[in-house]
Amino acid sequence: MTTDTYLITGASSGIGQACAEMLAGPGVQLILTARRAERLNALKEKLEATGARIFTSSFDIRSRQACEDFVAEIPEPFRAVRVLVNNAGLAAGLDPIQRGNPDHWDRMIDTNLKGLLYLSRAVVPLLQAVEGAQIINIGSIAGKEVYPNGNVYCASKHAVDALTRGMRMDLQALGIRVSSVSPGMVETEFSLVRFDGDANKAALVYKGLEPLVAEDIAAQVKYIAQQPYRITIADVVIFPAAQASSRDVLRRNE
Ligand code: NDP
Ligand code: 8X3
Repeated sequence: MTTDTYLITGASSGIGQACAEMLAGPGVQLILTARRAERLNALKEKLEATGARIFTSSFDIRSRQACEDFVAEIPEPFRAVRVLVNNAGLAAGLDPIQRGNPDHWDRMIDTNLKGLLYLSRAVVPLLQAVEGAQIINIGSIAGKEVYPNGNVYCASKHAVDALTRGMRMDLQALGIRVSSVSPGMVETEFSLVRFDGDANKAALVYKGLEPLVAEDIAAQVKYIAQQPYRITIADVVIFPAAQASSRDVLRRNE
């Protein structure tokens, strides 16, 4: 049986975890990363039951050294990474720029932008050695449009959008295809993180509408990853039916 190896960042919850669950099965190897080791360990145990082989590593993607050490320490049987899913990311706060918290800005820029860069740079030599290699960046509709108070989060996701296009150009000659998935509202821990654990505020984001679920995004990632090698899906923009743009959201009165 041939083996296909995926490296998914931010696999301890939401979209990253759903990607791992949807891809797991016989002949599949998954390298799963995030900071919360206990969550990754529980997921490893669950997914090994599908026949998949799992390697987990918990580290903070904001640390360049940690990214480099992690890649250096990927065990030999897992090093033939074919697909890197750059998913780890977050929004912190939802404030007008004049009242924005610079610590929030640092977290978003360091995670969404610099973390993605550090990890991609370190993984490219592994991808380069594998036929049909791919990078799939999880962008956002916030990388296409800006909404009030979304300022720095939107800027970080616009940067991901630019990097997706730039990486596609630069890595083409190395045989690495680069894609993105750009979702609208997906109910995960995203809003809980954005509002520092305030569950009431997080629930209001999705009130009166049916948001996407993490599995909807994982299905797009799987679709992109399993295309014939002659195909590059450049970008998939995906909304819940109740959303037409960042600012056009249809809510039922409740
Ligand atoms: P979750 O909060 O559920 O998941 C975020 C993941 O990122 C977690 O596994 C978290 O793991 C990981 N992560 C965050 N910070 C770090 C860090 N410093 N180092 C390592 N891992 C980190 O949110 P989602 O699943 O929704 O988010 C996944 C991606 O999807 C993000 O890039 C987000 O911007 C994007 N997105 C989300 C949308 C939504 O509406 N939910 C819409 C569009 C895009 P841990 O905390 O254990 O480190
Ligand atoms: C997350 C989706 O609602 O902030 O990227 O545009 S949103």
